[in-house]
Parts: sequence; structure tokens; C-alpha cells
Amino acid sequence: MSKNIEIADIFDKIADALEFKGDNSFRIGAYRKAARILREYPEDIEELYKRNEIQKISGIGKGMAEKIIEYLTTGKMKKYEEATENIPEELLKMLEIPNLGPKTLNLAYTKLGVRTLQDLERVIENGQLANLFGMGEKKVENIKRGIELYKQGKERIPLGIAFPIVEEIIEELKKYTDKIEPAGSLRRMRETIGDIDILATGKNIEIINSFISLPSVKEVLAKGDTKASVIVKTNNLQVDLRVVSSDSFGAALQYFTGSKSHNIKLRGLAKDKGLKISEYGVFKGDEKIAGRCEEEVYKALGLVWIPPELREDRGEIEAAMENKLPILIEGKDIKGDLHVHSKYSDGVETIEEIAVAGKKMGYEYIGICDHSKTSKIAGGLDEETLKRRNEEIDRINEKIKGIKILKGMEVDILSDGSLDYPDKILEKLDFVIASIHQGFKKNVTERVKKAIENPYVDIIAHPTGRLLSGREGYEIDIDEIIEYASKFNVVLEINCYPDRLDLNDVNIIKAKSKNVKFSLGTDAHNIGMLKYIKFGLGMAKRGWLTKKDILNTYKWEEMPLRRRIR
Ligand code: DGT
Ligand code: CA
Ligand code: CA
Ligand code: ZN
Repeated sequence: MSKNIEIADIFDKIADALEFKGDNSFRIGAYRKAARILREYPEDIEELYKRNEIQKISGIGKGMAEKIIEYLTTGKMKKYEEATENIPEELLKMLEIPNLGPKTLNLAYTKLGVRTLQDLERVIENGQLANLFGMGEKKVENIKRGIELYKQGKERIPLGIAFPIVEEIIEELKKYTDKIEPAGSLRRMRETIGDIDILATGKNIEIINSFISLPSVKEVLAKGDTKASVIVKTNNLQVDLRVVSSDSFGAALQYFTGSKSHNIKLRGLAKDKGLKISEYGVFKGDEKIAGRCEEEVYKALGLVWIPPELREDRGEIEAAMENKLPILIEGKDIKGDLHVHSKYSDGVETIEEIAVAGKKMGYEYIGICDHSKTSKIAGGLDEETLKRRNEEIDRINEKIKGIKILKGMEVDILSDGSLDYPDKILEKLDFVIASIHQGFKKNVTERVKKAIENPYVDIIAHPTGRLLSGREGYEIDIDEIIEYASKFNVVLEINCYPDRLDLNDVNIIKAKSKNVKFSLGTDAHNIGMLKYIKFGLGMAKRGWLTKKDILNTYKWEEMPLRRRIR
């Protein structure tokens, strides 16, 4: 897949170069979008090319396809060479520095001869940059801060880390605002977040002042009448707050929720209808025809409201035009969690405590899935202990009414692809999740396929094994697993654990197209983690899933488990 990434990088660099040169934003957006599609594309682009199918990639137009083919056949791209002509390589890289826009960089380059990061730091230190027209101390301070972040290797933050920060900020500011909502990638529930965007209405000064003096704020980057940017203590994450008037709240929420590519498409649609859309509203000439709420904004463009999780320009605008958006799964549809660890393996609470917590969540059932015997460090259960656990589950089911505790297990797939318990034990369980926890380098795809062939395996846990923290996962051919799961009616898990979110949206879309069903499991190791279900729900929505796609929306008796379908 290396060519996919290689070409994506080139497209991004073209966009950077165009921005640097002050080109119009439409073309820039087109390159950024193509880069993103390639980065996320599941298949090797060279294979597609061999089959003459580059144009079939959804979202890649004729022009982009030609550029991809040009690069694959000649190893070069003329457009890239044109766009980056006369721009030093180092300068291109510097466009990634937060708070340093392409215009400023261009100015520093043309007026002060800045060509490298060291050059930039020098003109900051000796005051030359601040003396440039339109600059000033404040702006330079921000760039300095940006360089620091850049050097730290500005990473994207997992959704699971950003989410509670936003919840806390919103909770604190609520009393000063009429309305306050998260926007940006966080509202779209992307698996990682670049920065946090929050939108509010109310008394500007009060809101902004309380925002910048929140205890979680480490540094104030900018403060104005209608917006402020801060760095919070957690992960040096940037938070942008904008205060807008209530009659454009919907338009602003729409605009700042993005994604950029969704917005660009929407702007084009507005243009076709002789309208203009901005963060202030939808306009017909000078007349504002929508802006107060999002529904109104989409309606003005002839669309039904589009859930934020779908706003990635993956066909949602076309679907909304024909009123063919899926009815997405919602939190209220979820009847239980299907992957929870108890004290029997490496979880914190007893079966009873988990049952009580599950009831509090409003669940009808909760699936206890402890580790199997080979996972010794995770307190894996030998056969004797498993028997005792199952007896305890029976007892607690008698004792506590209103929730059913399910006897699940998360069973290791061993190095030869066999499972960690014999079939006669697997058979007695309510359901079985199989997972790879060892031998990450040893034929993972083949082993998982073998596990799928076992008639007592209902679900494959965290199917790709990737970890957002970048710690070691395993290598697996997920396309092959999806095909195989589909063939054997095996369900693929959407593991809701913030470091996993596995399957993710891209893989969910692929698996759904092969009629695979999904299960939501938090992989909770203590009851506080049961709330992670919302992150899996986010992935499910981003994957266009409806109620019937997901086991957890069925009553236990009606759940389409593989062992029942046979
Ligand atoms: P992130 O922060 O990298 O995780 O991703 P976003 O989507 O939150 O992006 P961000 O924070 O740069 O901007 C928030 C939203 O504002 C974005 O989703 C769409 C909107 N937006 C920002 N810049 C542009 C732009 O140049 N054109 C358009 N149409 N929308 C933009
Ligand atoms: Ca953002
Ligand atoms: Ca932002
Ligand atoms: Zn687990």
C-alpha cells in the first residue's frame, strides 16, 4: 500500500504549495480530499491500476485519476513539479507549523529570506518578523508557540481523550451561554481529533472571559470579542471557542462541524441553486433565508438534515438529496454491552457489581467475556474456574432481576489457529468472542480464518488489532477476514475501547457492503469504562449502520448469533 501513501503525500504537498502561492481554495480542497481518500483507501492503488479501475474510486475524478496513473507509470507528477517549483523543500514542511499561515510564511520568505526552520527562529528572536507589516508581537508569540508544538511532533489525539475535555468545558460554560455545542471533528466522532472546536451563543464577553480562565487552561493563544483559542493542560490540545449570534447559530454549527470536504460540496450545491452559504447563513442575493438551526440550513439547499457522523463527503449529500439517508443506530437502540471483563480475569468488579452497573445503564443484558486460559498475564480462566464463573452467573441471574448476564468468553486464538478451549466447553457458553492476543507476527490472517471456521465462534474481537496509541498491533488482511466472516456468518466487533475503535468507520463500510453484522463491545475492565459504548456508537454511525446491522439492538432471544443461524 506504500504507493497509496506516497501519492497522498504528494497531493497534500501540492495543496500546501498552492496555499503558499495564494491560489484559490477550491483546487486546494480537491487535492486535500484526494489525499485523504487515498490514505484511507483499503486496496493497493497499483492493483487497481492493473485492473484499470482507478476511476472507480469514489471521490476521485478524472483529473486526479490521470495524475495518479502518471505517477504510477512515470514515477513523477508534472503538477507537483509545477506547484512546488521555486519553493524550497524545507519551506513546504514548515507549512505544517500551527499558527503559521501560508501567507505569513510567504512574507517571511520573500521579505526576510527565511528558508529553514532555523531561519524562522532567528527572525523571531531578532524581532525582524514582528516588524513586518501586519505582524506584531502577539502573532509572533503564537508562531513561536506553534513551532514548539511542531517540534513536539504535533499528533492527533484519540477521540476518547478529547471527548471528556469538551464535556467538562461545556459543563463549566453552560451557565454563561444560551446554547453551547461542540463542532469540528469531535462532533463528527472522528477517531482522532486535531483540535477542539466549540460554538456558543450568549453574552460574548462573559463567555470568552470564563473560557480563558478555566482551570484546565494552560495557555491563552488568542482572545477577541467573538473568539478565543487556548491550550489545555491535557495533551497540549488546542481548543477554539467561537461565540456567534443566535440567528446564525445553525449556519455556524454547520460550517464549523465540517468536514471541509462536506462543506466544499455543499457550497457547490448552493452555488448551483443561485445561493450562497457561509458561517452566517444561507443567502439569496442579500436576503438571508436560513441560519438559525441546521435543519433550516440543509432545507434551504433542498436537503434533509444530515447527521454529523456522516459529513465526510462519502455520498451523504447525494443520499440526502433523494431523502435516502439511512436511519442510523442511536444510543437508545442499544440493549446491552457484549464485551465486559469481570474480576474472574483482569476486570475490577464482581459479576454482581457489573450486573448492577449494566442495569443502571438501562441494559437488558450484559455479556461477560473474560480471558481464556492461555492469557495468563490477563488472568485467563482455566476450565475449572470457568465452570465456577458460569455457576456464579447462574446464581446472580436468579438473584438480580431486570438484566440478563450472558456467559460469554474472549477466547484466545492460538498460534496454530485453534481456540484456547475445546469445542465441548465453547458449546456451553452463550456466545464466544475469539481474539488474537499473542503471536502478532505469526500468520494472523490464516489463524483468524481458521477461528472463523470453528462453529462455536460467534464474534471476532477488535479485528484489525490496531492501536491508536501506536503501540504494537498485528498485521492482518482485513479484506480477506471480512469476506470470510461474511461467508461463515461470523460477526465483527466494533471494539469501543478508545485506543482501539476497531473496526473503524472505513472498515465498517467495507464489511457492511459484504453483509457482515457487527457487535458493540466496550472491552470494559471496570464499570467506569461501560460509558465507552458511545465511541463505538460513533464509529457505527460513521459507518452508516442501522439498527438491524448490530447485534446489541436485538433482544437476547432474537439475536442473530451464528450458533443459532446454523
Ligand atoms: P481536526 O481539527 O483536524 O480534527 O478536524 P476539523 O474537521 O475539526 O477541522 P478544523 O478544526 O480545522 O476546522 C473545523 C471545521 O471548520 C472544519 O471541519 C470545517 C470548517 N472549516 C475550516 N476551514 C475551512 C475551510 O477552509 N473551508 C471550509 N469550507 N470549511 C472550513
Ligand atoms: Ca477541529
Ligand atoms: Ca479548529
Ligand atoms: Zn477484551
